[in-house]
Amino acid sequence: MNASSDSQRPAPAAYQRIATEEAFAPPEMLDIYRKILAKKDVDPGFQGLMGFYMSSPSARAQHIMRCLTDLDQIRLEHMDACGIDKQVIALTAPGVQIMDKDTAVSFSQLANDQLADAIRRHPTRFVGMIAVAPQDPTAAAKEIERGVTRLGMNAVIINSHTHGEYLSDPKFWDIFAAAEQHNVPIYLHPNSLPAGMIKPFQECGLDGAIYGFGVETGLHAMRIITAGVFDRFPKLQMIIGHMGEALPFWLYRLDYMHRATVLSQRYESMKPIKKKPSDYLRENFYITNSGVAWEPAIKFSQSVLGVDRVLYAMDYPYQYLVDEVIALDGMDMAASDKKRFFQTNAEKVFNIR
Ligand code: 1DF
Ligand code: MN
Repeated sequence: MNASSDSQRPAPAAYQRIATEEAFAPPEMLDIYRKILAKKDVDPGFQGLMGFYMSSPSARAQHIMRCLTDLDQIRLEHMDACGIDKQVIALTAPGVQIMDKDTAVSFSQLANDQLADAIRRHPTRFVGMIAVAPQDPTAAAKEIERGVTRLGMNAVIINSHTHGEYLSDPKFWDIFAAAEQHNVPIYLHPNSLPAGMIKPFQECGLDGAIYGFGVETGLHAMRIITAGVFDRFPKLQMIIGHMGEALPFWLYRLDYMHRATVLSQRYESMKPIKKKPSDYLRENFYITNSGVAWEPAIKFSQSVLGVDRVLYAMDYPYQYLVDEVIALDGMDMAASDKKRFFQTNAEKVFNIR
């Protein structure tokens, strides 16, 4: 998982490399997590994820914890070793979404202030996403406004479900209104699986980033689309990682079965929407290749979503490998499209100047 010392550095490129799903964790957040983990009846997904990383003596966990809490020298050295010009940084999952409402609201502000300070120290290297507490949609909308207008942040991070609830529920839609109004995308990042879903995944070790994350975050994106969020907020842009959580591969079936289900009035909860699911995925979503340094998947996604909709992410520090950057530099792809992938699509969606 480390950029190993016997690997080469990536060669200078005709584009900047902007990595767009990169994580940090303030030590104060880990203190809050420790208290949550010490309670009875801890959420099994949170226990399995942060309970693991915060206590495991494994090299992977130790490396990740050390990198997560740094926003200066370690991170910049690692970026330089991999040729990463800029990181778009977000509070690591589950962020504040595992906390109680009041703690989540106040801690999101503290985390955003810390990230904004780091961006002021390294303004050419870091771009920030605003952490919000969906537990209090009104406060979240206010924090989006503060993050954009006062902290100079460029996106909103939401780590999928919040205590098993999904943003398809209109009670959360003030968050979408604020993001649309302030012209910032929402990065819908994975969370550990909710208690109602985790058992058959966790009992065989498939609940995490290997598979469960993608299933649950893809489900969340589909719930948002089919609930009609983009008919209500047509300018809203969302970003999903891990090759669009596999949704590009599903487009045909999603469209066919969505139409068949709506026309047969099978579910009260699945009402008609203005466009096909694939239209919203092409017009209201960007995807990143976080965790998937794989040319065939990237090219397939470019071909079905458009070359302007697919962008680069590393997923530092969870997946930190210089060899992946070198492999992506070497993709057999038009130079103009490679620059879109690594640089200009990110500049556009995150409004990076
Ligand atoms: C893991 C992967 C953890 C990703 C993450 O945040 C994360 C992991 C806690 O491997 O446990 O963001 N990821 O996005 O793939
Ligand atoms: Mn991630």
